Amino acid sequence: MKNNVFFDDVIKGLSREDKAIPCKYFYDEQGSILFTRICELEEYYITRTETHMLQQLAPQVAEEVGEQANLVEPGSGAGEKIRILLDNLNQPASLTLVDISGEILKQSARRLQSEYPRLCVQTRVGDFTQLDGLDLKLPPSGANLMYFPGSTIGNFCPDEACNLLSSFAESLHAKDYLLIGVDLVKDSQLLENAYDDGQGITAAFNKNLLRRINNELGGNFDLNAFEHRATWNDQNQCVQMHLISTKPQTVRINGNRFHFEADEAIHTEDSHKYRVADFQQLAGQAGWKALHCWQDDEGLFSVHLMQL
Ligand code: AVJ
Repeated sequence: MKNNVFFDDVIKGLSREDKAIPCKYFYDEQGSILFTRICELEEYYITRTETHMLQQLAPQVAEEVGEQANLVEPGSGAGEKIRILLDNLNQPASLTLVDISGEILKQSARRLQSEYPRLCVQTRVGDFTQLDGLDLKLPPSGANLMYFPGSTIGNFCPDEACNLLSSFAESLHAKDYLLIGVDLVKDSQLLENAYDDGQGITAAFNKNLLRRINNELGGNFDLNAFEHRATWNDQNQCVQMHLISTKPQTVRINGNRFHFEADEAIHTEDSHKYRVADFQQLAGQAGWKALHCWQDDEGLFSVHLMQL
């Protein structure tokens, strides 16, 4: 399959000794629907905790950032998460949405523009790990706020996370801001439950990768012959998701054959968790100064306001 990055990444990932597929491929249409359902789960505390926190802390962000801010959201998706800021900051002047999916981007920009007519809504199609190539055309210094909620930063290992935060800094100016949601280290059982819910939604989300490979890349994965697993890795401070082959089997993807032993795993996602001070140190290495850090009453989640 020519010019198909998904295909190349899957073949490369499954050819490794430790089989792995990058987690960014979870989010096709079906995967995005399943992720929305994950966000509503009792076990998955992240979304509701962060949403509640953002509603409470928005006035403090507004005070710090001032009027007429320019908002930038890398990986904006359906464009729902930004509403908390649009509704709570004083008259933001502009909003730049960045997403890999041009179609979703167009739809969400159109919807937000019609609901917030005084806001100048802009879009850039592209990968937010390559913001430098996107020419954001932001106004100078001090009025730009980069918004990166949901602990998406957790999908990057600490080194990559630091690089990503540096690249955010590169595309902004001195005195600009970052508002970022970061999930906290906590009881491992609570964490594992959040990534292996009772209704099996997260399992379906994980297996959706195999369904996608079957549909888009001509794979023949038997979805019933793989099991979802989520485990806390204490050494790396992350929840790891795997798909486990329940038996010895060979899977074909467009002429390529991949053998699985019984219990052999495909690593599909890492979700890193931080302590506040550790995250501040990491962001500091990328040039960000900590202004405020908020936590919910139960100490589940953190939101950081940082400045260049
Ligand atoms: C979108 C990366 C924040 O790691 O919590 C949810 C993705 N994976 N359940 C997370 C996810 C399984 C989620 N992030």
